[in-house]
Amino acid sequence: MATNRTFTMLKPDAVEKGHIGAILEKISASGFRIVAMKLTQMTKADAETFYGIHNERPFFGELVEYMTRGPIVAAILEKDHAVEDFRTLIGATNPADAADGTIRKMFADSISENAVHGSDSNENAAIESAFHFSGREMF
Ligand code: RTP
Ligand code: MG
Repeated sequence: MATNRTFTMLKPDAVEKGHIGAILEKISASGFRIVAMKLTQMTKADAETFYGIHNERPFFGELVEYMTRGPIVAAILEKDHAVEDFRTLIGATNPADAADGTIRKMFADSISENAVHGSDSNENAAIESAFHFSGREMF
């Protein structure tokens, strides 16, 4: 996995509210190239593994319920400094703290249901991309 790629999910709340198109438009307009993308739904086991780092946190059960309740859009994005720049584009975990113009400020309702995921390191971008996509699905 090249270091200029990151992994994202448009989470169930964003899909339910019909925001797929608007969020993808903002991602593209911000200079990210989509190199893999699909609509999929995570199982409980998938979500427990994907967010396993948080398994001792008080919100873990709620997070797994949320992330598995409906389809998500999973995608791999390419851009210089993709991980860092995408975290800037999505904004703070809590949309109340997110900067104006960020995806979470525009499309998220709460710290629990915050519309979008972005990898937090190049290493995790590679792990998360491989979790959701096979090599033949990446372009
Ligand atoms: P993400 O991994 O989804 O990109 O989010 P993040 O890095 O900004 O935040 P992180 O600390 O990794 O938390 C993962 C997700 O757990 C939910 N959460 N709920 N109720 C709460 O206090 C709480 N804190 C976190 C959010 O969905 C968050 O994105
Ligand atoms: Mg995180």
